[in-house]
Amino acid sequence: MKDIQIKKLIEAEKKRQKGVINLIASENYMSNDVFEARGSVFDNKYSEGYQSARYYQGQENTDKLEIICMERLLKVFGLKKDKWHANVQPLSGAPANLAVYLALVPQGEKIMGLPLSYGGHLTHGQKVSITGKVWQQVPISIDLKTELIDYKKMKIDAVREKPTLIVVGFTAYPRIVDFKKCREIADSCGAILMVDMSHFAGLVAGKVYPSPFQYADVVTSTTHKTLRGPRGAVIFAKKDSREINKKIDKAVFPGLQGGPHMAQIAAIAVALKEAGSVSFKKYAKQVVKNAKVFAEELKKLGWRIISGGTDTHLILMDTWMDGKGVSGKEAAVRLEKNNIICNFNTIPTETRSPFDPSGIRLGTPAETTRGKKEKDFVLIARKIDKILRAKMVK
Ligand code: DSN
Repeated sequence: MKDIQIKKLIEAEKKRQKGVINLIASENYMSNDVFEARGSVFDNKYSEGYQSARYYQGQENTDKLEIICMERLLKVFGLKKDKWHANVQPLSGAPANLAVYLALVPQGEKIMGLPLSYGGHLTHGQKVSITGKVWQQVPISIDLKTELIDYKKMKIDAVREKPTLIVVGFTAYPRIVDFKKCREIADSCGAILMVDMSHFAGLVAGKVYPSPFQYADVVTSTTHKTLRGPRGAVIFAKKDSREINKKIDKAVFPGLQGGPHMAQIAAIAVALKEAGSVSFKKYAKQVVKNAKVFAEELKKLGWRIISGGTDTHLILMDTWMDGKGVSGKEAAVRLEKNNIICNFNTIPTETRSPFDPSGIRLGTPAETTRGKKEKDFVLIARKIDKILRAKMVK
């Protein structure tokens, strides 16, 4: 590379990534093959439209590529082409979710979703996001004792508020979501059920987290978290008389986006082939095993783990512990000084500001890709404990 300034930054970032223990639950490391596809000549091509209906010539390779990617996507999640449609063009998770709402929820109507403070995502109708300005969020409740979704209250609220769409999924909820119950709740108020599986898509592909497809009408996912692909997103839509799939395609293009990023689609296709392999299943299993051991060790060391543990790749840890510990931000900064990278996070019973909340979120996907096993996470837990206790009020 001739651009020395940027080359230096790339080298510095490579060094930084190598030198840290990465516990950011939403990050991962793609394979060299995915990387190669991401940086390929497909990035030079404009392909506005869908297969065989583009607005530019020269699509013989991009058409084939998009079809392969769609087919692999359905295959990885065990879906039939006549029942499910795949759209692989969303540029990332937020536009994917926005496209679904744009397609299916008239402006001003209600979307039921998990609030950010309970582990939901900005795009699940949070006020600071466009999704909370164009639509109104009906919050999904958490039982503050168990810190689990309160399905009884969720049903009462859904029946009263009648949301057009219910979105379930999370960025910081460490447990299995009961998709069957969510379906029943959606049926009780006539809502569309959407599952945002961005965080756990790789776990579903690896069969260590329940698949939402039996119950959902629409599923969205990013491709760069547990799924271990490039940055990007996909949408699955059930094919039936409601023609949800056609509405979603129109919302993605031309509703929201212009030309798809074809190199991103090439890289997603490569990642999907990998996600169908036996070794990926082993990886997904190890991600969850590591997270469970990690959470247990932190508990043994005296830390409060939200909901008492994890079923997934992520742990939400209360570092503040009613003032006996350190704030989430301080914890994250202290850990970074010791080459452990995570993010500070609100917890369900939050009493502090989101800029300096009570907890941190810890994830195992990235370090599991690097080959770490249970014993390594026991040591990481002990290291975290030591770093944080050094700062605690006695
Ligand atoms: N930023 C992602 C995460 O960390 O969970 C969500 O968009």
